[in-house]
Amino acid sequence: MKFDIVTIFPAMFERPLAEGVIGRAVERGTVDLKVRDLRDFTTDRHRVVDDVPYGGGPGMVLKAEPIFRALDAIEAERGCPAAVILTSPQGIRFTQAEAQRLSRLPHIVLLCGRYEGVDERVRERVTEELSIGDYILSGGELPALVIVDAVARYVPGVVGDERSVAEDSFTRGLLDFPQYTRPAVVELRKAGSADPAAVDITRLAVPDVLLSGNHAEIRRWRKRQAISRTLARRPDLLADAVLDDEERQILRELQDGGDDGRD
Ligand code: 9WO
Repeated sequence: MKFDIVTIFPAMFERPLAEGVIGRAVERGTVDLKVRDLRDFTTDRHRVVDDVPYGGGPGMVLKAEPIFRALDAIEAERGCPAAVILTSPQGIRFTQAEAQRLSRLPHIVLLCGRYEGVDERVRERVTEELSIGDYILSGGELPALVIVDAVARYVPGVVGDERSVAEDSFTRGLLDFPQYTRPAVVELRKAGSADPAAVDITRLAVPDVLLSGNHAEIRRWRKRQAISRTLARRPDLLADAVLDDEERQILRELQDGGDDGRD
């Protein structure tokens, strides 16, 4: 899959896209990703990418023409992209379903906004405007990184173990069950609240069921945990969750029991 990212801060992409599963996919060429410096597509001596807003007001606006030239260069070099995405607070919400859909496209361009906004005429060449959440950032670079990461995970061969992608919590529509690793007991030291010299030690054990070797019981415990957590923290997710018979039964039990779902 091909990605092109257009930004005035190309260095913001270097390390994040060189680490972990995405880094390895970029190294191998499974993900063919190019970061383009918007200033390379200016024509003036000072490489100016922004200007004052027509009508007045504070701050600066990203100019349209360097962005148009960057898109023309990408198209000439790599062909017509399937999507040109502008990351912006005015966009529609980027979700897991959206990540899955975009991962089936062969070539995506991401435009990163900066300053107080982007010249409205840029939208003539934008196919989708995406927001990763309701907050204002200094620019669209971090959202672009979020989108590349979430989309690339769905590209075949990027995540080594396909099961991790198929079973991740959002694909199934439930939150994750709790995870533990060795040792079976860890000691938590807390300074005594009254006497600073007193130290009380709590032994935190792994739930017995996970050490039992009873795989049917472990599976059931994990389902119950995932469902009760979702019920307690993100009940909105249950509307679209894909549950099997056993999971539907567990959900009914938890709802009837008036359980607060904390564990
Ligand atoms: C800045 C500003 C200042 C005064 C009055 C209104 C204003 N709006 C903005 C603004 O929206 N700035 C954006 C900063 C311009 C485009 C790049 N920026 C950005 C992208 N901030 N947040 C995002 C973003 C993108 C995707 N998902 C979440 C946030």
